[in-house]
Amino acid sequence: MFVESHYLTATEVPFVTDQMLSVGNTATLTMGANTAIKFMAGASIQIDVGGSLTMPGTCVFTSYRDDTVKGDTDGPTTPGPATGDWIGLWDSNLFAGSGDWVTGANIRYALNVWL
Ligand SMILES: [Ca+2]
Repeated sequence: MFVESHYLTATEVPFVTDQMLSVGNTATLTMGANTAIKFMAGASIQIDVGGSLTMPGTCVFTSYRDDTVKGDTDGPTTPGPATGDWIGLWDSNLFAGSGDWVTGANIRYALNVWL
């Protein structure tokens, strides 16, 4: 998923996933204005060394239980969102010493964020 460069548009959101998304080492994931990715339990997103993610401040990565973003994606009678609902974001560039390639991140309810 997103192994090639991709521009996430408003028609694709809310983009709900239960997968480990990966932004490949030559790829750029660009979040369009007001877009969101909602993560289910066990889901995460990893940016490989050389890959990059750009998201303006109006974009959100959040729990699929977060009804405040792009509507109700988990049903009306389920619990509200909580920290740890999804695994989180891992930017491999940071650990490769090549700097932080994630900008403008608005990340909610993740277990961990490695930026
Ligand atoms: Ca709900």
